[in-house]
Amino acid sequence: MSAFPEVSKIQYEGPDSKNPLAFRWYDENELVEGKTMKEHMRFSVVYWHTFRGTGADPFGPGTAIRPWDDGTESVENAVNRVRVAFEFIEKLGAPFYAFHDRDVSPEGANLTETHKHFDTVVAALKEEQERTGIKLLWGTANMFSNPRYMHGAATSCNADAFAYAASQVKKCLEVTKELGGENYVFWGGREGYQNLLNTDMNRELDHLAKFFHMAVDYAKKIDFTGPFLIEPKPKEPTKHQYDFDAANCVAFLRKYDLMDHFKLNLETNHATLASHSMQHELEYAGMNGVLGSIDANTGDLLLGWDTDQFPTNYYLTTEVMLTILKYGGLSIGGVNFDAKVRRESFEPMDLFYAHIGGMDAFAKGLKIAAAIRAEGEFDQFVKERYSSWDRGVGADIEAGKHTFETLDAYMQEKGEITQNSSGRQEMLENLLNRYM
Ligand code: XLS
Ligand code: NI
Ligand code: NI
Repeated sequence: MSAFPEVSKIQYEGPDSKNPLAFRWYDENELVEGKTMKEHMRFSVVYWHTFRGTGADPFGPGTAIRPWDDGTESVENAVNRVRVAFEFIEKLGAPFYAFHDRDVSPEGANLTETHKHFDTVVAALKEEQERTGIKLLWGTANMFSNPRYMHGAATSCNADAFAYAASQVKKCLEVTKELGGENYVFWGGREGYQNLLNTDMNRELDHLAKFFHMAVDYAKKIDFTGPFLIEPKPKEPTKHQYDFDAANCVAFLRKYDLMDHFKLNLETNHATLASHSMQHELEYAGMNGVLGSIDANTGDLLLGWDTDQFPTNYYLTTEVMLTILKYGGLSIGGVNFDAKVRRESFEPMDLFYAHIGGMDAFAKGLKIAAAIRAEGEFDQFVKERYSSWDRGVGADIEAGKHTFETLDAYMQEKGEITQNSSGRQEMLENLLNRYM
């Protein structure tokens, strides 16, 4: 039985189409810089918002109408939901999906039963993956919803919580491997603190690193080769999340000797919560060799929390794609829509409109970014702006040929610096608008 009988496979109809159930920019076979759009973007649908989201907020219950869901935590309902999810993703034409263990399968009466439920649902997921060719971008374990994790998981003051989390991640790694998942994600959940009066931060961070090393060891053991991805977020649910932003994660990974095994999964709304732009986060990760994947969404400038809205802004997607292309693409990462429809958008059809809009916005951003790169005007400007470092004293400093003493002598003789030139920000912003 079909859950979306009124929708057939979403087609590319081109920029002039007025059909809200068609792509205007995303043509999966179109070549951009030598790769198809499908290969560039590796679009992924998330299980949690799209198939488990109800629209509940702190002021009221869910509003979403999901006729296929009987609202229970039964395994049967979970398996039925798998069929619906794959019908949706197949009709949308996204090649990937992502899940938390507890999105796809419910907890049992005890841990052993929970793992057993997971196996049952995984069999259905595998069947649907084989039927449709849709692949798993990444798996992750939900170690933040259940009250046992109220103080955190790997950073809990309760060592048993650490052990429970270890069992959960062990299982989720096995499942991710079994389903051919290409990456494995750690978003910090409740790994952080509310108040230093009751927190031993140093000890908690040592524990987090220990947990990650155990994950690395176990991945080796079962031959899971995909990268681990840390997903930074500065706050929410805790006041201070340990994986604050890209720079903070890089420092952590270096300190604990984890750089060889981890990359980052960057999310737009988390970047802005950390008072960064998404482009800043991507650039920082790219230049440190840890750009792994992205959670594509957007926040609201007027709201201070993780609203996880679908991205529709071409400036945003252009900046994101410019930086991703600059660092050679997403490799085995993807553009994962960690985004949810608004509480007021409660009908199943809204799920299609939301994803189509996000995919189109990214396809358009990719095209604009490629056009900008083909012209090379920004690159040329930046190159010239730094040209004093390509010759004379600049080149010599970079080559390590100078000391404070030699530079003192150089400047005393020269007397004053070569005249500065304008940064031309406004001209460059106008130039960017030319491509939009
Ligand atoms: C929450 C995070 C979460 C991760 C997966 O803010 O974005 O959804 O992507 O655990
Ligand atoms: Ni988020
Ligand atoms: Ni996310």
